[in-house]
Amino acid sequence: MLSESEDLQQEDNWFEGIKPRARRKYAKRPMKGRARELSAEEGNATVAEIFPNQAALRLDGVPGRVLCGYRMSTLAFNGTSRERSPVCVGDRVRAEARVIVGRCIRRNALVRSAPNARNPLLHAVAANLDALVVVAAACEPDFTPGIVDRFLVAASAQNIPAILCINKADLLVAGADKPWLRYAAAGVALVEASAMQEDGAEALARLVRGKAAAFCGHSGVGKTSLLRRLLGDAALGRIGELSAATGMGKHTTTGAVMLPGPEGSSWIDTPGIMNFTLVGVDRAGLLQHFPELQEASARCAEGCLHDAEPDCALLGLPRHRSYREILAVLKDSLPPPDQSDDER
Ligand SMILES: Nc1nc2c(ncn2[C@@H]2O[C@H](COP(=O)(O)OP(=O)(O)OP(=O)(O)O)[C@@H](O)[C@H]2O)c(=O)[nH]1
Ligand SMILES: [Mg+2]
Ligand SMILES: [Zn+2]
Repeated sequence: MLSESEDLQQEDNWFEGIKPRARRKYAKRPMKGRARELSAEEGNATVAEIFPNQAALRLDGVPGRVLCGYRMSTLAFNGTSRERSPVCVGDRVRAEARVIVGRCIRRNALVRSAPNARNPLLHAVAANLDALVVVAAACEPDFTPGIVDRFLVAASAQNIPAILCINKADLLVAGADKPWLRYAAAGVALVEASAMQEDGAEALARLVRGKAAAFCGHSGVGKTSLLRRLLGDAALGRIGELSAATGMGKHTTTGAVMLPGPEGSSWIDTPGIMNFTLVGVDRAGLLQHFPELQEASARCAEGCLHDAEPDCALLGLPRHRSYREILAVLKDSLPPPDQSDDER
């Protein structure tokens, strides 16, 4: 797995092709928007991959990809934009003469705040999704609920149906504890899979066939391997390059890429990240993204923040810890949580 500094370095790859002066401009100043967002009907292509000042597009009805240019200034929306890139993978756009001239309104987007900046830019990872596949490993690396819950909240906040895929099931020993089973109780679609077994990803394939689905999760959990299992080696030509960050021969994905699959599927491989920082969720609205906790909260006293109050009905429930961890980092209108207890 990548260290945090490697993660940041990897995250900044996108900026690397841009001249340092322009880079500073993008990072500091919100852009004045000259563009309007297009309606869905005006789009004629889908973004498959982003490069500095260029994007690989799949034009409607045309096989393969074409590289088209775009300009940050002409694609800034809503007066100002704090987006790191004006288009992201999955965006519907209008291309004319090899230039992206407009972006269509997004149905939804998986957005995080880009690291390494005091006044962080928004980083849309993928847009217009029918499903978010949150991939975690049964082991190697160990199952960690924190990042899974943050992705599930992000999906819920954007009304994107989530699928929790536990990969590396082949490494599970009989009778091992399966902490992910509780997610089924929370109403999340749950599949166990193995990228190393012939039929190891069949159940997952059934859930994502025909859909635009992004695969996200920590580095090394097997997102790319699962896609290779689902699509075959040929589809993943560019994946499997040596990691630039470590040079250790790790096959780390460095940018999101959309891959065409069966029955009109568009499956998006995304780079593994250490820190998925939520955007667009506030503390008061957090509980609704944990349906089973919200249900239990009916037994709480009025005004309970569900943050370790001694009579809180959520104490001891499986995802309460994740809830509190997210609550602690969300800035907003409610007073800061009392962190004097020793559980944290
Ligand atoms: N045993 C086993 N190993 C797996 C499985 N899936 C992936 N691996 C191994 O786990 C390692 C990481 O797999 P990747 O597919 O590169 O993981 P990733 O999630 O794409 O990682 P990033 O691109 O860094 O985000 C590789 O060495 C794979 O061979 C699996 O189902 N079982
Ligand atoms: Mg990968
Ligand atoms: Zn409570």
